[in-house]
Amino acid sequence: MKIAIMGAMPEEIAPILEKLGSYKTTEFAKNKYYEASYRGIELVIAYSKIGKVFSTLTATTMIEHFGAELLLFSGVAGAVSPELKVGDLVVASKLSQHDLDITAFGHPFGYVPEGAVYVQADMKLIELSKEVALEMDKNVKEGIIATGDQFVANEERKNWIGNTFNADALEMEGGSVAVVCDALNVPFFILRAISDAADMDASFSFDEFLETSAVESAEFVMKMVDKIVNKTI
Ligand code: 4EZ
Repeated sequence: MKIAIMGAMPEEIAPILEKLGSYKTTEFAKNKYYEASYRGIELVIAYSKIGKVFSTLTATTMIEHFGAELLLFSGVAGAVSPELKVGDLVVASKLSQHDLDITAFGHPFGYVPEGAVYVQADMKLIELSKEVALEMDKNVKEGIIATGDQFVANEERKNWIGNTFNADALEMEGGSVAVVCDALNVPFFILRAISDAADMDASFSFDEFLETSAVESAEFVMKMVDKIVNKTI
């Protein structure tokens, strides 16, 4: 069993590498991949760099080059739902691309022919996350994540994304990772901890809470790995 754990930024995977202690570093396609064995399973860990293109490259590489059979994403996000506060965890039920727009041809936002507005995450992993949440006594919201190549720091844009995609949180990689995993038949799980409210204060809030929120997300994802290990032995 080989599990991929990915983030977009160094801060998002640092707590995971720290927990593992030792790992092997391999360079591939202008990025670094960290391989380790953990409780009898294999892990491949990487941060992609920010955005849909880099995250597509990394997810594909982890699956096609490193042979990952399951992918877990850990990182931070901007809140869309007013229920979500800094530090809260969101599990993606499904994901969309909020900046994909061929509406000039009568198609809905986020849709291209032979694609879909939403990609569904793996139900079994979502169920597993509910067990982890109970055990950790954490409140985790299952919701829709909207992805685009923009750091949203604008109430109007945020509300548009919320209304158009029924999104609860937004970020810049989940939707593309979802497309890759869905196409390659690899079960995936996208977890995000809130770092900001995607409003005019977003950049300040992001800078202040990136590290602490990234740790929240990483700790939860490692508990997911533990659960998966326990179920496979
Ligand atoms: C992208 N990530 C942010 C990267 C920001 C600055 C150097 C998550 C995220 C986010 N994305 C947190 N808050 C966000 C927001 N308001 N809009 C978009 O995945 C890099």
